[in-house]
Amino acid sequence: LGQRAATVWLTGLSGAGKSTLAGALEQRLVAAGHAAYVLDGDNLRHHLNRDLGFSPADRQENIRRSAEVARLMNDAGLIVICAFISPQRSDRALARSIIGEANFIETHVCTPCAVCEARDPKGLYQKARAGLIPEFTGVSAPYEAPLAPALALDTGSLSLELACDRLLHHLAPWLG
Ligand code: GGZ
Repeated sequence: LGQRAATVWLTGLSGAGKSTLAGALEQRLVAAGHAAYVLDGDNLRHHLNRDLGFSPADRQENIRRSAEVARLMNDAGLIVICAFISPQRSDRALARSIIGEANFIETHVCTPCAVCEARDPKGLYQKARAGLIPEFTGVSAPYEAPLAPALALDTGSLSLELACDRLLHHLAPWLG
């Protein structure tokens, strides 16, 4: 295929559009003949990471394990698309060091909090505002925006197709 391994690391708030974007990018890569796979925080938390909650230490462990899995998949030649809130800069730096600087494409899905909260696809913001979910990112837990992401995509103002185009354009050097 002539592809080099890469991990597209999508970071952003709940409801920012990370999973949707990850799925769409995976589809387009696979349709073009590339081997790609999505690792999604919400999914991994049901299995590999089901012992973890949302304290800063548990989020760090969630990111560490998931980055190790991404690295293994990169070693196997896959393009990996990671969708994790990953709100802590230090945790994203850890992921970068595990995966390797040259393969790590940090992408801020920078949809504003107000837009994410208005979407509230799972009703989590409403629950968090009511005090039913402690340490909810953007409401009662911090989100540290990347200072120098490779890409920043606001799904409140970009269509899914356009956001995907931007990612594919950025990935071009890896795709051969
Ligand atoms: C943030 C939470 C929380 C709290 C449950 N804070 O948008 P979702 O619902 O479907 O996906 C989110 C998911 C976050 O998992 P991550 O592994 O991406 O988080 S992190 O990178 O911070 O470790 C959200 C849901 O879990 N969820 N409680 N308190 N998101």
